[in-house]
Amino acid sequence: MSIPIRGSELFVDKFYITTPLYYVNAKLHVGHTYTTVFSDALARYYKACGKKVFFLTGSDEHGQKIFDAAQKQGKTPKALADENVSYFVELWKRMEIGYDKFIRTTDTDHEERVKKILGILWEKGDIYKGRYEAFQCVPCESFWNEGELKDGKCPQCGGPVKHVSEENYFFRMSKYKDIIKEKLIKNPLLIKPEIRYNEIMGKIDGAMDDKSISRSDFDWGIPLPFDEKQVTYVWFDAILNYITALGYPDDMDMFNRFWPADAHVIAKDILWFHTLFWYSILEALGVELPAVYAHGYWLFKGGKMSKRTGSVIDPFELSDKYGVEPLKYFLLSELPEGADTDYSEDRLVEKFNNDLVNTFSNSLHRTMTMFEKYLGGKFAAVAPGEHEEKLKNSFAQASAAYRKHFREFRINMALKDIMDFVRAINGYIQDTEPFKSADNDKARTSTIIYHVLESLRNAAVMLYPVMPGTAGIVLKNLNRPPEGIEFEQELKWGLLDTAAAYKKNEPIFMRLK
Ligand code: ME8
Repeated sequence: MSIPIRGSELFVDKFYITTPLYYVNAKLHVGHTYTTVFSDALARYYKACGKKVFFLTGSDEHGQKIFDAAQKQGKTPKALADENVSYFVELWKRMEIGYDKFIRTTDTDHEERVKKILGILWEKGDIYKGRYEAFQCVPCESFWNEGELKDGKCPQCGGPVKHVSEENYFFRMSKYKDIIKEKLIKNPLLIKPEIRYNEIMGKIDGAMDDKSISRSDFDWGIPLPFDEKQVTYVWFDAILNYITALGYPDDMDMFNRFWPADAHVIAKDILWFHTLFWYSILEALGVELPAVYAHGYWLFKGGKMSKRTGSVIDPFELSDKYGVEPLKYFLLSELPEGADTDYSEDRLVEKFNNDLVNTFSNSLHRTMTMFEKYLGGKFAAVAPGEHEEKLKNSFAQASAAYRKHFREFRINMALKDIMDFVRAINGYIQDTEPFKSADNDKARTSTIIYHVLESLRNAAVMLYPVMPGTAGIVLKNLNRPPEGIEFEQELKWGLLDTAAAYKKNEPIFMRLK
């Protein structure tokens, strides 16, 4: 079969973003929630930029780890998967995640497409049979040779490994080492942030041996089309989801419309699989390489927050307690690029009070209160002067920085840009003292309040990708469309209607103890 290749310059109007397919062996925690919420914010941002977005998430259901977990619970692997997939869907509904497709690796069309892809690689001679000797880490679903182990333990998680030796099928990964190295040197932005790019460049030479891609000691997987006694290695099956979900190799229209992915969002734990392993499979298929963004870890009790150690925070509980959007705001503002962060509930409360209550919500509420009190909710006149020009410049700077940071996937910085702008608005109120002119110069008070509200309206527009509900409440209150925001229409100066009548709402957020 010949595989058409996309002509990239035709497709600059699209944005294809994916989360990892989470394993269905257990419930998800704040770490998984972070990745999905981060991806959702990017999807919403690019939608607001006018791009056609396709946002994919899903579940990883085959392999030893799921098989073992199901056995322990006295269930079939499929029953365990069904149960946890319902829970995943419920969690994403709670987090108001607007994905376009949820793929399960047990979906029939995915399984059929994986078989077709295996067939293509087999025909091409990129898969061959051999004896496999390795050390397996079941929780990581990874295999290592002896030299890669650290003190006899899994180099990824430090857990115990078991020796496996069997006849199975290998993928000729080594064949693609040079071309991938060359492509990565030419396109350093394929792997973001830079620290992760450097990590992979440092590993290429030692991490691209041929890899076993089948298992013969259990049967919870996709049978190989050329040897039904073996099943596909879970990572080979799961990683293909990013193209099978777009129809590859059956529906090439959809595939060509969205491939390559603009961001496979993951954490650094699965970086090798999403770069060197995935890239060599794609190279073998003659398919363009996608971009990967790997964030750091949420730490808890001194280590990585992890299902295995049970040191986890439940996102349902947290959102019950603080609300979904404050939780999203906290998660996205807290994890800096390229680093890990300790989870702290005190920090969540502190951020909530400082940013969402004191800075944002109070500023709006105080202004609306003055607006009603001094002007009866109607603008008298709007005559900008020097102070207003300065505020307008702050907006221009803040929105440019915000867009730049979002484009760089530095959402924490983009949120800081918004809060810095709101602090500048509060500084403007302090400097201009609208209450002082209320009695003798209504036009001046009106001008100031207009500019504060116009600034807060723009701040709400910028908050929209992360907190769409909150932004919507503010925008509705200010007589602008509360959803389906497009920056082209809404992120600009001077849109607030001077002729409309406005009413004060309840404060959006109240201080937490
Ligand atoms: O690896 N901090 O699934 P998984 C930040 N099925 N992010 C975290 C985290 C933490 N402490 N813990 C988990 C798999 N994550 C495979 C993926 S894709 C084809 C197959 C997030 O359920 C982060 O995104 O172990 C990480 O990469 C992912 O969950 C691992 O999820």
